[in-house]
Amino acid sequence: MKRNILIHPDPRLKKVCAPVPDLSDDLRRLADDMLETMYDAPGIGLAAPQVGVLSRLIVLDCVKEEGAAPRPLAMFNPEILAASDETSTYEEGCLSIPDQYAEVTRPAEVEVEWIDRDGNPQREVFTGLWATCVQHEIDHLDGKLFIDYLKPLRRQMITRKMVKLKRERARASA
Ligand code: GNR
Ligand code: NI
Repeated sequence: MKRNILIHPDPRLKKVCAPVPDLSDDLRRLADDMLETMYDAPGIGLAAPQVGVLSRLIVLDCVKEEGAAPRPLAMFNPEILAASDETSTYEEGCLSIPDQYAEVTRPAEVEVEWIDRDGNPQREVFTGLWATCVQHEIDHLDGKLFIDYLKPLRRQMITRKMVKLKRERARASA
């Protein structure tokens, strides 16, 4: 089932999310819903707070080559164990901040540990777009958005645009 994606500014996007204590069918269903919502958007990642659930769960699939096999990943309680000194800069966007893009510099490689949908611990080194995306998603679990890396004036301009967008959408649906 597709879920509604919250748009910034929203207090739920600023919260530190709680660890998932134990996997349940409900949580697996949530992960499936998030993947469906992400692919539909379309996006390459989605964090639970973006659909209003304040739990440490993210999904991602950064395979972008046409015709390549998809790789849907659901990560419960993801943690960055190590990050490279080397950085890379990507033009980032966010499904909670529609149509706004900005360059963000982050570690180029990160080692991530997480619990998979079967409850098994996993560990993997991510590079390239995967590394950027997994860091962007884990930031969401700590109430952090990519615009928080921008200069205050730029961030303020984007936030004002989003307030306007939300007001227009609320009026359109009223
Ligand atoms: O779809 C998304 N694209 C993207 C591009 C560059 C860096 C990060 C991302 S994640 C974003 C989806 C999203 O908002 N995830 O939280
Ligand atoms: Ni995002």
